[in-house]
Amino acid sequence: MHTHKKLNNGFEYIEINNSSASAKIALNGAHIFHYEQKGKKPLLWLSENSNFEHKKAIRGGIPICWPWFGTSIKQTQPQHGFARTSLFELTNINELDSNTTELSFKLEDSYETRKLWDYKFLLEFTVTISDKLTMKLKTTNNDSKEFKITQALHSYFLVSDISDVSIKGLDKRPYLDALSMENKVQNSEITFNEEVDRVYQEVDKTIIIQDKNRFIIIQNEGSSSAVVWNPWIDKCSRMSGMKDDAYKSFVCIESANAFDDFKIIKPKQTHILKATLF
Ligand code: TA6
Repeated sequence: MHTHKKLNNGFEYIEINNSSASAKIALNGAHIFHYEQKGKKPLLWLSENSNFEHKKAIRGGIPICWPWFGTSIKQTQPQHGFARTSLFELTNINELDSNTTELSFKLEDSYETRKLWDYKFLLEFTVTISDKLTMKLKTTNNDSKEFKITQALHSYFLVSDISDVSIKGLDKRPYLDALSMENKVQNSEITFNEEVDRVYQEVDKTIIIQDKNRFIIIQNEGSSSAVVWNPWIDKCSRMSGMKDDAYKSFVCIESANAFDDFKIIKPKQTHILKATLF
């Protein structure tokens, strides 16, 4: 079952409820901002201070960072690209069975997008809501020249207390420490007692978030990089749309094609980034 909802300010989202799970997905950014398997606590963190306005990024859930991750070459351009603040078109909703709902969204180039990034493209986002949350982000080059993208499904995961969290599956992987811009190698599980902002490469295994009384599985395809981020105290206090203590309640594990894992897409070619979370 699904319902099309609209706030007083015109902000639109789809609410999904089936036998396996419930979810909420905004048309703004095709942004999943709630996902909860039946009988379990929400999988995703959502800021109590988030915007719910068109052309503004929701703080939390799963922002789509595309067609670049991080800052663009031109500093004047929006951080993490323009997809997360663009209005997607809902192209299909399919109740595959009582446990499974599939939604499809698309974004195509426009005068506005070409001012920021002068290429013709089709971006298709397919979300499957069941006892797992599956996302497929498909880029098609509709231009006459090749283009380069970096991207991330910037997932904010709800945790009991960041101090009790450890991340498994990235041991021995090289990473760029975005705080010092140094290249390092992970030599154990990742734990948190300060700001962590890292882009891991050669990622080829399932990533596991071990929280105090649950674990969360992240499986990626079409990606060999992953971003791990928690702002900790100081950066959290400077972040828009976040309460000062928000850092305690989330960790970002982002399914990405970031930095060295960029993708060059030739005319009429495609690339699919897929992530399965549960
Ligand atoms: O993915 C980690 C990161 O690049 C951090 O450096 C931090 O900037 C975070 O994304 C949030 O970025 P945003 O543009 O959503 O405030």
